[in-house]
Amino acid sequence: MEEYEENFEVDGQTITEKKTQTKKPRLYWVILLNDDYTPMDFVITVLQTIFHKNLEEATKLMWDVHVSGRGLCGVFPYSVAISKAHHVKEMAKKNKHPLECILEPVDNGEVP
Ligand code: TYC
Repeated sequence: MEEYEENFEVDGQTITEKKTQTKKPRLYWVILLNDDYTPMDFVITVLQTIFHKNLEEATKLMWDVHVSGRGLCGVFPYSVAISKAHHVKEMAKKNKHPLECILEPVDNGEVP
């Protein structure tokens, strides 16, 4: 909870009200990185399984990452973002692929 004060003018008098507000959770981009070894089909499966993309979206995003080096999988509060990134790395490790996924804090609305 965050505390702040709000001032009002009533009949020429300043009234100060103390307010409390739940802080908005900070959001994080989950970004998938390209590498030369992870099979394309595996990346598509990861995107479908962990980020709930349909086949078309997953295929397009996989190609975007393959061509540009990185791609945005989604925007989530920290606990969700970190758990998705862990899940990606866990799936990759199990299958012996070097696939990497990183988090970046959203701070100005600009898409990475
Ligand atoms: N570049 C990989 C290949 O040619 C495919 C790939 C795409 C790997 C996206 C990682 O995040 C990735 N097999």
